[in-house]
Amino acid sequence: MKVQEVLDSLAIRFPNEPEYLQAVEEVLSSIEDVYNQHPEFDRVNLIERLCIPDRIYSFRVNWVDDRGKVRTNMGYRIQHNNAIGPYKGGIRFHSSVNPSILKFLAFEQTFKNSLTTLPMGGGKGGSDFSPKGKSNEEIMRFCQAFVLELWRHIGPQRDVPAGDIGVGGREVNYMYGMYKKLAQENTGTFTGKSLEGGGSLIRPEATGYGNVYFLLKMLETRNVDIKGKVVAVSGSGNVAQYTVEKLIQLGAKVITMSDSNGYIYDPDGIDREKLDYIMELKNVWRGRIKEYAEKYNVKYVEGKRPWAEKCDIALPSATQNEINGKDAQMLVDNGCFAVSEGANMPSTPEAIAIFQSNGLLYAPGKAANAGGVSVSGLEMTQNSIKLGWSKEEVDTKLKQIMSDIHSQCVKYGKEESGYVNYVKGANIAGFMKVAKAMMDQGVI
Ligand code: NDP
Ligand code: 2IT
Repeated sequence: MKVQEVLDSLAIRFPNEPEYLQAVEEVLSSIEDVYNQHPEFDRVNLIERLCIPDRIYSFRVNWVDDRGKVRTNMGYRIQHNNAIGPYKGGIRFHSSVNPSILKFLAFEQTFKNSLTTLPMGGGKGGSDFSPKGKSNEEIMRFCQAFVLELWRHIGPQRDVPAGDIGVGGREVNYMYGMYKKLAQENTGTFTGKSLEGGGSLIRPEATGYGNVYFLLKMLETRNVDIKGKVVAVSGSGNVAQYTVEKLIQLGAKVITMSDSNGYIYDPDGIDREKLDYIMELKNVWRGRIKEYAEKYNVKYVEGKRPWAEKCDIALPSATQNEINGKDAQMLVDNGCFAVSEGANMPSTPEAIAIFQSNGLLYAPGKAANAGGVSVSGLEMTQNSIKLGWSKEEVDTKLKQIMSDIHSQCVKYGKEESGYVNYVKGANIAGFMKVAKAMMDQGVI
């Protein structure tokens, strides 16, 4: 396999899919050497079979808004690879959703899920529907209309969706409610459900907590204590909120959070009480982060991301490509020594190169944010055995999984100099398991 040839061919076939091509390039560059040590992989064209999704469903979604007007959106589900388990991955509702974004996410999810040590394949879905400004009833009708089309393609052994940007517990519950009515079964199928409706304890916290657990493992390799460290977090949704919660518990000082309009800078640090305010602001009132600055009288920077602020650690937790080369250089110049990705692909290739060439501890999303889908896997197990585990039990399992992922990254990513290239480690470890399963299962 020659990476450039594969990329050129994909770029000709999918010219309008920059995010997808970006994600593929990162993985292929890491695995090239290992892949080429296995001529049997190339004989069965494993690489193209792994880069191109098994199938893509796209459909129209009609729904009725509060004024009685019929609205139309696109819906998608990408079933990327199911060599090691049922397709598994979130649903994103955001105006920017398109096939390129969902294909990059489904591709990444395949390797992430492989790293979790649990039996889950990779998938992703979503819609260009924007939940912003919609009433609760509009959200419910949209979720129901979306599932009316999607339900026939999913199931507990087939494809298990969950949340992502714009899809939290409320949306998952509405989708699952409609799904079980149509499928006439009650076997789980969605993860991230409410506790009462079959969800798992710690699932809401899992991505953020998991990212911090992964960060702790990285810090341990350099004997650095998290206590008192200054942390810049982006986003203020599910992942960001529970990242900050765990950081506060551990005595770190979080100075920023953001949304798509701008960021707040709180030099005293966001404490428990202020985080409670953010959770209510974002999850109940569905307001803007700017209101935090007004309430606590701190700086608000409109239209910018928080990377110009001086910090020890940066945890991007909003969206893809939110740290570019310039941002990365600012972080490095200001003394930042660790970056761990809560979001999927938040750093551009230029940013990653800057982090790595400056020797930062840098963890890619597919390793660092795998805690969310891991606890989704644990939710599937609990649904199967029809039992619910305690908070402590799930949290202990989550910690163990993040530690195992860290070990896999070190095993495959440690360079001669001693520097751990977590990108390489995560990509090779994730790839090898899927590749072996695909080889065993023949050309299908
Ligand atoms: P939420 O919808 O709960 O929150 C998203 C946050 O990011 C909001 O603050 C939102 O601001 C901000 N944001 C979204 N899009 C943009 C944008 N284009 N530019 C700037 N800010 C933006 O989503 P999650 O917290 O669940 O997801 C955040 C990231 O984490 C995503 O990359 C997701 O793929 C990833 N992830 C999520 C997991 C999960 O379990 N939920 C698991 C693993 C990864 P605003 O409110 O203004 O839109
Ligand atoms: O990107 C992700 O890993 C998620 N959005 C969570 C997927 C899941 O199935 O829990």
